[in-house]
Amino acid sequence: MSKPGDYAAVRRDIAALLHQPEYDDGSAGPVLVRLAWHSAGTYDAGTDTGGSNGAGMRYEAEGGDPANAGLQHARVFLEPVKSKHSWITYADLWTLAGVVAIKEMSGPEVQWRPGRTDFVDDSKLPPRGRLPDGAQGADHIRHIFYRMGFNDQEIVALSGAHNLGRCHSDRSGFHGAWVNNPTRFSNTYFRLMLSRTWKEKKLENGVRQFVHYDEDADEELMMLPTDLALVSDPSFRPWVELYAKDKDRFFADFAAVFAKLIELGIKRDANGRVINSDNLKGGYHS
Ligand code: CCH
Repeated sequence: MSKPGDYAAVRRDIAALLHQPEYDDGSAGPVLVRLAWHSAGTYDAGTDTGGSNGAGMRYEAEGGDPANAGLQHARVFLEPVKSKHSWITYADLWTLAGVVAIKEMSGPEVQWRPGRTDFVDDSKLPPRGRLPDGAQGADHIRHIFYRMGFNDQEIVALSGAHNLGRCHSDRSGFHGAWVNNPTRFSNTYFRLMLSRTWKEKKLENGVRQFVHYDEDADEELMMLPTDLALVSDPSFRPWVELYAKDKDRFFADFAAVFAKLIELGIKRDANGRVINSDNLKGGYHS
């Protein structure tokens, strides 16, 4: 148990659990980044519903969304940290874990502020279907991310998270990693997207993705249809080209947009303190 509010202690314990030799590429980092993103990426600016407040993925309605398949691994990795620092909310822990994982995997420092609540406000619950579908194209990506309040530049910067981790046949149905060193944050994803020839491949389960055999890694790398839509779309593409050339610019833009992502739907007063809905009727605590 640490002193309530000792986020430095929580950060240290998250960093210490990233090394997982038996799991995937040896790191819990990528799946923690995905947990943070999916916890926040349900936000709808129009109705001010969804977002990381409430940590709704603990419950079947959101946790059981097929788009969230596999994220139970991330939540299980974090459980010892939650037990040790029981004062932290799940909503804060999941977003902070993504931020710590990005930094520990050589990525940028993302601004993170505490104050999210685990209170589930029934009137803010997101319906399923708010997260993107990798089988689709540019129109779909815009529909999903404009709803959260992001522009084309921010969409491309955020997508750079696919430098990390991999697709799992038993989770999304897609298979493989985007880059050959998927536990180190970089702009390789953008460089490969532009410089390699991507061939469509139909997997045994019927899912279509794009692949390139990488000789250095001696493995087949992949891109989702949504990834390659960033190259073919005339308004996304200049950002892909910029980020492929300028790693520092990518890191700065990614840090800014990830910080914005994990603040979606969080209301703060002039001092940065969260104004939450704990006092509203109709919700429930865990
Ligand atoms: Fe993603 N992502 N993502 N993604 N994603 C997947 C895995 C990761 C889409 C689809 C998929 C973002 C945007 C999109 C990560 C971070 C981000 C997978 C494989 C699919 C499919 C899941 C599996 O099988 O385990 C689509 C579509 C979009 C947008 O159109 C954004 C934004 C972020 C973060 C900023 C990370 C990290 C992973 C790797 C997870 C792992 O377990 O290794």
